[in-house]
Amino acid sequence: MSFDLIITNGTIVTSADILDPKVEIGVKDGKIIALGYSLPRGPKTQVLDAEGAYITPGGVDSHVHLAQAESPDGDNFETGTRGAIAGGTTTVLAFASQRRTDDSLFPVLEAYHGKARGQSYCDYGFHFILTNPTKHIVNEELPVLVNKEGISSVKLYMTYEPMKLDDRAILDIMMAARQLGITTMIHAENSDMIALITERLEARGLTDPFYHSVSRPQIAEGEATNRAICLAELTDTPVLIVHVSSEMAMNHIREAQTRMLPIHGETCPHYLLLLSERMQAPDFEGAKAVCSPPLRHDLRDLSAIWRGVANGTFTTLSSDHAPTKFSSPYGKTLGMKNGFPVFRNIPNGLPGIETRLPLIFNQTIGPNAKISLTQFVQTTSTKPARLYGLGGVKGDIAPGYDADLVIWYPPGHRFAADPDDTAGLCISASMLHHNCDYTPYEGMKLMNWPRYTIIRGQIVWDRDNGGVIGSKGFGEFLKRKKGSVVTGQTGGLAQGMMDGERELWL
Ligand code: DUC
Ligand code: ZN
Ligand code: ZN
Repeated sequence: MSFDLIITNGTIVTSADILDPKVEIGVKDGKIIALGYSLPRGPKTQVLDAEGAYITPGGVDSHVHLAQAESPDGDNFETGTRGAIAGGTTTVLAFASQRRTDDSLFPVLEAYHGKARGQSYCDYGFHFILTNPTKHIVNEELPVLVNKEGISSVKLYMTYEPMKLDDRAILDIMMAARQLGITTMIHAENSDMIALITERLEARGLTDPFYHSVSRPQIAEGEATNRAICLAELTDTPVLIVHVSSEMAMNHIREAQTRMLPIHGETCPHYLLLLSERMQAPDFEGAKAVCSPPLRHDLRDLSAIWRGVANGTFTTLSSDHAPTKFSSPYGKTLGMKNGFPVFRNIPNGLPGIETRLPLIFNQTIGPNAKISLTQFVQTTSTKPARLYGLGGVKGDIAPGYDADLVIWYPPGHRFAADPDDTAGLCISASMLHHNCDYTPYEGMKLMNWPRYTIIRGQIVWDRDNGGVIGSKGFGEFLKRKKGSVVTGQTGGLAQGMMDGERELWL
């Protein structure tokens, strides 16, 4: 037996360890089959020299919006996943999105397969967004999706008129999710609080993009997060609160976790790095920073979320890549009416699929590092894979896993032509590969970027020799297993209930 590929001379970072730099990775048929010293080379073995750089698992971005009917000028599977691999992400979980008028999920699923099939540069799976959870869908169709179609997670909205569900509908889905052993993702913001504030701001003529952040205060996220946790505790169901932006919501999650409830949290780079002042940019440019929940006001808000990543409150760090172009009639400019900005009409969401991994990797470097390299691997690869049913296959570096890897530049690498310029690499929209005409991280300096991205043993991104060298359609659909509960456990007593009480009705 000889290896197809050996990666040598790199420092391997797994979810648990930073390995001796002499350890090599041996790959055969797309799988990692050995980690060891001086692995045997055969005549056909390709040897890739990492030149002293870190090697991390390919990124697993478990929250991206691609080709969704609701955002006509956002990325499709081709452009979005092209950006993904250029930024070190090798697996994405996108959404198949039910509209209120859809009374079966199967045609919706087929439509999303049609959008993705043959188009993706990286491996992909789907979560289902449920907006019309009829009895038939919840009781008859969901089990088929989970057991036959490999879709083991759903996303629910507590806000947005066309998508939001009331507590009863959420409870019904949680009961089914519990039975099926799947993960429920929840967008938690209090819809009525947002509606009230929005109407009152509009009545006073306060409609600039910045007021988007005023219309969705932390308390709206905090209340809905607490409510979602209570519903999950009642039904003894694992949930993940998506895109958490505020300390208040984070504290509710933390408190539930200390009681060993299976409550997971997700946050995103923009809630770690960007502030609401961005929405004050002139000439409507503030619309580029409009997302929900909104960017928060204060540096202390960013520190709080970093604290939650470092102390393990957040299970996953996703991009929530939800791009709409700035200069497009179907993009952010929908928020301009007769030359006046109207924040409620601005499409929500930021592009970030390509920048997620480098932005966070750079926060593991130097004396001001926010998290360790192993925490980086856990939150950006390993835990999202395990939570969503890809454990043992994606998200770590060990025998048996797919050979999905990122090789970074060696420490001290100079990106600038000028040898005296140690400033690193400067993010700009023009260097990115997605299909959005801006990046909210324009001008930000990074000391490292993926040099190579490898999927199932194939180099698909070689920054210095061709850039994107993978091919469209190489990415495979991932039929996922049921996910693992990564935090806490099911089966505990709900607060205030006596032994056996819940079993009377559960
Ligand atoms: N929710 C998301 O999950 N992504 C983008 C915007 C939103 O509200
Ligand atoms: Zn959301
Ligand atoms: Zn999202």
